[in-house]
Amino acid sequence: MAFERTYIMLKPDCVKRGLIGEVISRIEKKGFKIENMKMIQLDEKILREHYAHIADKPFFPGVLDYMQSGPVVAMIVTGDNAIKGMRNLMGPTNYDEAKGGTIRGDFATSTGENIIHGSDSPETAEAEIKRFFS
Ligand code: IDP
Ligand code: MG
Repeated sequence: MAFERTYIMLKPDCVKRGLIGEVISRIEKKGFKIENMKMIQLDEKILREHYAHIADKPFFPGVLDYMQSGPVVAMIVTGDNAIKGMRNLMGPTNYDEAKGGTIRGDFATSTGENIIHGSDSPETAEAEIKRFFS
């Protein structure tokens, strides 16, 4: 088991629906720690950096709008295998595949509006923590 730090973000739908406490509770009950946390409004510039890997997708303009539709909660989450562990707790990107018991399986309303972001590798975790916490 390796100690890791990952970037987690509670998306605007999570905040609007009053699910911040529910989701944070699941993260803490799993044994992960919140090292840092802040509520912020994202702008198009930081979103174009953060979502550069999907910039050519037809759904990208929708993601830009959705992610600026209200504040997000940005967090650094730590623990053993926190990167993969948080992805497992979140559930998969694809709405149809997100099983009950996962955060997305229980709360996402579509593949786009899916409550939570989590880094997908040690490299992206490092870059995303730097992007949102420096
Ligand atoms: P991830 O959030 O599970 O890492 P990514 O592939 O990195 O998934 O996509 C980033 C975000 O773009 C997703 O969380 C979701 O909000 C949105 N997205 C991804 N694929 C689709 C899609 O097929 N339709 C609509 N939105 C999507
Ligand atoms: Mg991703």
